[in-house]
Amino acid sequence: RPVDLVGVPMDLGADRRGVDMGPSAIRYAGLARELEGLSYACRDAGDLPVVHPEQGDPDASHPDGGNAKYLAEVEDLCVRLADRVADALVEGAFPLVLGGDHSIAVGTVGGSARDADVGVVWFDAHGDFNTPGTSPSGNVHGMPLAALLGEGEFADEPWAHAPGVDPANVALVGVRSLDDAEREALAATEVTVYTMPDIDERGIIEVTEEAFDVAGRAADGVHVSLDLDWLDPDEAPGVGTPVRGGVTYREAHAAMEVVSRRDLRTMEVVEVNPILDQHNRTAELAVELAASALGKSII
Ligand code: DIR
Ligand code: MN
Ligand code: MN
Ligand code: MN
Repeated sequence: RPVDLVGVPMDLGADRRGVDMGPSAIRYAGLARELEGLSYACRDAGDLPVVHPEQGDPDASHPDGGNAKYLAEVEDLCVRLADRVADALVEGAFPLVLGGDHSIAVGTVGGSARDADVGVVWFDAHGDFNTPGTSPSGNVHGMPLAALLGEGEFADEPWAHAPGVDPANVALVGVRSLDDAEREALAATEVTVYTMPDIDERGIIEVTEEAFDVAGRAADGVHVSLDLDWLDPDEAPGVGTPVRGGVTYREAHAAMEVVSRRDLRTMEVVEVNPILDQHNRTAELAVELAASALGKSII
C-alpha cells in the first residue's frame, strides 16, 4: 500500500506551545526517506490548513458550552481531516497523520472509522478522556478519546462521536497521569487501560499484544494513536506535557514491532514539540517508531 502523509500543524487543542511545528520537525527528521527505504510509495500532499490562535476565538459560543478552548476550530479541522483520511483509505493508501496536538485524533479516527468497525490502541501517558464538563485545563488535546466515544457533551456531536469505534475495542497503553473525574469516567466505560505498572509487571510485549487482542476484535483493523509523551521524557523531551516514568527507548521499539505484526489500518503520531526538544531528538524518535510500526527490522 502507498503511504499518504497528512500533516496537521494544529496547536489549538493545547494553546500555542509549538506542536504546530511537529509535522515539519518529523519531515525534517527524514520520515519520507525512511518509508521509501522500506519500499513504500510515500505520497505527501502537505499540511491541512489550520487557523492560528489569533484568527480563532477560544471562547466562541458553542452549543455544548463547558470548558473546551477553540472547540469550534478543532471541529472544523477534524471534519476536514476525517475526509482526508477516509479518501486515502478509499484510494487504497495507508494514511499516516502527523500532528499537531492530540485533538486531531478526533478527525483521524473519525475518518478511519467512517462506515467501518475499527479498534483503537492509544499509546499515551494520559487518558485523553476529559470532556468539556470535567476538564481542569479546557485543552481539547486532553479530550479526544472521550469525544470519539461520545462521552458527556460529545454524545450529540456527530463530528466527534465515532459510532464505528466500540469502547470494548479500545485499549490505552502506558497511562500514568489521569485527572480525578477522568479516572472515574474511564472506569465507567469498557475501555481497557494498561498503566505503566502493568507494563512493569507484565512486560511491554505481552501488554501490547493484549492491547491488540482487545482492539483487533473490530472487523476492519486497528488505528494506532501514538502520543510521544508516552515515552519517558529522557527519551522524548520534545513534548508539550511530559510526565516522568514513561516507556524506554527499547520498550517503545518492541511495542512498535508488535504493531508491525498486527492488522494496522491507520496511524497518527502526535504531540511532537520541536521548540522544547534537544536537536530534534523527539521527531527523530517519532520517525524511527513509525518505521518500526510499518515493518522496519534489523535483519
Ligand atoms: C490533562 C493533560 N489531563 C488535560 N492531558 C494531556 O489537560 O486534560 N493529554 N496532556 O495528552
Ligand atoms: Mn494524548
Ligand atoms: Mn499525552
Ligand atoms: Mn459542534
